[in-house]
Amino acid sequence: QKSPDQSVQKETTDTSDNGILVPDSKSVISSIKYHAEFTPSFSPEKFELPKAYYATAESVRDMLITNWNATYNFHEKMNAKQAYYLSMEFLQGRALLNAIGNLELSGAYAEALRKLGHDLEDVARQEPDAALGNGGLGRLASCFLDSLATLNYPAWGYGLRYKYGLFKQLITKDGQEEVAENWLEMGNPWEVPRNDVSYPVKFYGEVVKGPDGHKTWVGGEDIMAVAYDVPIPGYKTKTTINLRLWSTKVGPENFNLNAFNNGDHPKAYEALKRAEKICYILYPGDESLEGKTLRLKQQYTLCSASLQDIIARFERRSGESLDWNEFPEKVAVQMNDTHPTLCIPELLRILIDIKGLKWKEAWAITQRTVAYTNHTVLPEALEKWSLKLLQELLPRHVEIIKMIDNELIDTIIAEYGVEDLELLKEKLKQMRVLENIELPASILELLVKPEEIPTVDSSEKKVSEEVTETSEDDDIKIKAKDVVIRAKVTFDPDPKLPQMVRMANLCVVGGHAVNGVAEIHSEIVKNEVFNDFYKLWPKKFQNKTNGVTPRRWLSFCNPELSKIITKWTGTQDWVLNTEKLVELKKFADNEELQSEWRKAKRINKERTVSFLKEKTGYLVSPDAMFDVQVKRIHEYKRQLLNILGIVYRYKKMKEMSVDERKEKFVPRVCIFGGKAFATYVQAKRIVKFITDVGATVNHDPDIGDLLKVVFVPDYNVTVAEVLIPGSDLSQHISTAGMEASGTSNMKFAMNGCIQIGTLDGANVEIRQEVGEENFFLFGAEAHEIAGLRKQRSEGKFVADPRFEEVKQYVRSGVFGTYSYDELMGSLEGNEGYGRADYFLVGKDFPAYIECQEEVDKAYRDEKKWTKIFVHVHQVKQQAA
Ligand code: B1N
Repeated sequence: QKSPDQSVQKETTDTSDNGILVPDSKSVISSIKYHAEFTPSFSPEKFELPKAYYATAESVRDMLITNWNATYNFHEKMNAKQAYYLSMEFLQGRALLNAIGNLELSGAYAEALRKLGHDLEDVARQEPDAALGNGGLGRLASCFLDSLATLNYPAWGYGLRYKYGLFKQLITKDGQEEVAENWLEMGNPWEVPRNDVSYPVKFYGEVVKGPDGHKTWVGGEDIMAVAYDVPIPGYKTKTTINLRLWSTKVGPENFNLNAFNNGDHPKAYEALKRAEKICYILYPGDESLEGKTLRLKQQYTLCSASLQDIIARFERRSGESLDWNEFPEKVAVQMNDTHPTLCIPELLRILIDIKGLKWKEAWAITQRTVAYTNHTVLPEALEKWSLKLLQELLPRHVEIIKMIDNELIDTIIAEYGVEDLELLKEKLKQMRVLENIELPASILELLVKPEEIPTVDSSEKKVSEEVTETSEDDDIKIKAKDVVIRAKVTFDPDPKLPQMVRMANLCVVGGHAVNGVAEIHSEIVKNEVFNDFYKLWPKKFQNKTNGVTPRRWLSFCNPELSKIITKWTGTQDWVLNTEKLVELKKFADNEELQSEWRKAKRINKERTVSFLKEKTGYLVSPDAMFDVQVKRIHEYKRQLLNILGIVYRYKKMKEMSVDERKEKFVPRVCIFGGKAFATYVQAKRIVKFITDVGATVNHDPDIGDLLKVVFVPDYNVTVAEVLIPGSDLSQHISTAGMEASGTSNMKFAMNGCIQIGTLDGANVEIRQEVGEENFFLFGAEAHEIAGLRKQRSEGKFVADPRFEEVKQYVRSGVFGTYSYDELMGSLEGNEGYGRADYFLVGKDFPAYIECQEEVDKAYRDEKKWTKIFVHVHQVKQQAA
C-alpha cells in the first residue's frame, strides 16, 4: 500500500530515465584504478582477483553513496512517514552483482574489468557471503529492503553488525561440523562507519524515584552502539535506502589504564571486551531459543540504539513544531518476529522517563507505532524471557512491562467479566504477558456485585464504596459496576516453575497489527495460537504472504531464463512486476519456447554439475532429474521423509534387474543442503544419515547414474543462487501446519522448477497460482494433524508395510556402522519412546513415495514436463 507521498517521491527520486549518471566503461576503469591505488588494503604491485574485487566494490560504493545521500536529503526534506524494519537478522548474501544489476551497470563493469584483465563473474566470486541471519526470516528481511528501495519507499532496516555471521558448515565423515565465519576479515567495502552516530545503551543498574514520582534508570553498565550504514540500492531507481547495523564499544574512559599499568591486563580490557562481545556472534538458533544474557543484551542493543536514532530523527525533522502525538504519523516500526519486542517498553521508557509524557499518551503512541510479524507457531519457538534475568538487566523495562500486563488484565476482566471466575482465571493465565506470576495487588481484589460473590475463590469479602481503583504506579483503572464488594481472586504461582515474560503476548498487546506470513499460517495465528487475542481485537490480525525479490532470485541468478522471459513477454516489465509472468502461460505448448526453455535449463544444470564437483567431488550427469531440498535441517521440514524415500527407491532398484530398474525409475540426482543448529542432535543425525546414504549409493556400480545423493556443504544465499536455477524438482514437504510460509518455494517456482509438497505455508497459495495439475501434492492436511497424533498415542496407528520395510533396511547396516537406532526409533512407539513420530513421517510415507512415482512419470514426458515448468513459473509475488 503506497502512501500518497509515494507519487511525489517517485517523480523526484526515481530518475532512472534521466537522473542517474550512467558511467561508461572508461570512467568505470578509472574509478576502479583509483581505488586500487588509493584505498589501501592490498600491496600496490599486483592487481589480482581479491584486489580487483575490493577496488570494483569500492567504485560501486561511491555511486551508492551518491544516491544514498540524495535519497536521504530528499526524505529529510519531504519529512514523509518512514518505515523501520527492525530485525536481529539480515541475510544479505553477496552485494556486488546485485548492486551493479540494480544500477543497470553490469555491461559497463564487465567491459571495464575485461580491459583490466579480469572476468566480472570471477571478481564477484571473491566476495564473502554476508550471512547475518539463519534462514528464511533473515533472508525475508533482506528481500524486503530490496523491494522497499525499488518501490521508492522511505524505509530503513535496523540490525546488528555481527563480527561472525552464521557458522560455516563442514561436512566430514562424522556429519556436520561448525567453524566460525570471519566474513569481515578482509574489510567490508559495502559499509560506511558513522563514527558520529552513536548512542549509549545501559544494562543493569537501578530505578530511582524522584519526589515528583518521576522515575530514572541509573547506574549499571553503559556501552556505546555505533552505526555502520549499508546502502541498499533499488532497481532502476536512484532511491538507495539504508540498512543501519549497530556495533558495540566503550569509550576510552572505560579502559582501565591503572590496571593495565599494574600488569592486570584482563582487568584493563574487561569493559572493552564485555561491550565488543555483544556483537561478536549471531545466535545460530532457527526456531529454537538459545543463549541467555548475551542474546538479551543483543536484542536490547538493537532496540535501544534504533529507537534513540529514530526519535532523534523525528525530533530533528519536526523542528519547532514537535508534537509527540504526530510520532505514529511519521514513524512505523515493524518487528521481525519477537526478537525486537523490547522496542515496546523502550519506546515507552523514552517517552515517559526522558520526554516526560504521561503513561496513557505514551502507551497510545507506542501502540500506534509498532507492529509485529509472527513467523512461527512452534510452541518451543515462541520466545519467553526469565523475569529474573530481565529484572536484573533491564529493571525499568520490567516495571513498564508490568504496567502493560496490568493494562491487559484490565482488558481481560472487562471482556470476560467476573461472573465466571474460573473462566476469568483461565483467560488471565493464558493471555497475560507475565507467566506464573501473582496478580498485582491492585487487581487481586475484584469489584463484584454481592450476588456474584463466588464461593470457591473468594475470601475477605468486604464492602467498598470505591468505584475505581488506581494502581500504585499510574492511572490504570479498574472500572467497577454499581455498588461493590471485594472478592479476592488469588492466583498462586507455581514455585517450581520459572516466572517468565511472554514476548509474543507483549507484541500482540503493544502493537496495532499482527501478521502471519502465508494465508494458512495467518489463519492458524488467528484461530489457534492467538485465538484469545483475536477474539478481543479481530481487526489487529492480518495476513501478509511472504515474497522474494525477483531481481536477485530470477533476473540476476538466472540470466538464461530471464532472456527467454523478456523475449516471450515482449518487455522487461516482469523484473518490477512479477504478475507479468502470467503472460508466458499462453506459450506453454509452443515448441520454440519449449526448446529454448530446455536449453536454458541445461545450461543452468551444467553450472550446477561443476559446482557440485567443486564442492563435493561428485560428478553427476546433467541428464538426470535434479531433485533438490535446501533449507535449515529440522525435523518438521522432514528431510528424513525425503531420505527415507530415497532409501526405499534404492532398495527397490537393488531388487530389480537392470532393465526393470531403468524402466521403472528416472535417473535422479538428489541434492540436499542446509545447516543444523549446532546443539540440535536429531538434526545433526539426519545430516549424517544423508551423507552416509550418499556414500553407499553413489559408489554402487549396480546403480550408476540412476541415483545419486549429494549433500552440498555450507548452504547459503550464494549456493542457493546456483542450485535453484539448476533444479528440476524441489521439495517442500513439512508436516502440514508447521512451516509458516517458506520462501525458497517461491524462488524455485519463479525459476520454473516443479514442486512436490504438502498443503503447508505458501505452498497452498503457490499451488492455487500455478494450477493444481502442476503441483505434486501429497500428505495429511493441517486440520488432520492433531487427530493423527492422538490416534498414534492411543496406539491405533498402523504403519504401512513399506515404511516398516525401509526402517528395517536402514537398521540392517547397509549404510555403514553408525547406529541409526535413535533416528529410526524417533519414528516409532506411541508416547513413551523417542518422540513417537511427532512429525508424521510414517503417516505420510506411502503417499510421498507414490507421489514421487507420479513425478517420475511426468518427467519422462519431456513436453509435458516443460509445459508444467512454464506454468509453474508464474507464481504471484505478494509482499515483494
Ligand atoms: O521464517 C520464514 C518463513 O518462511 C519460514 O516458514 C519460517 O520457518 C521462518 C527464531 C526463527 N520462523 N521463525 C524463525 C528464526 C530465528 C530465530 O532465532 C525463529 N524463522 C522462521 C520467513 O517468514
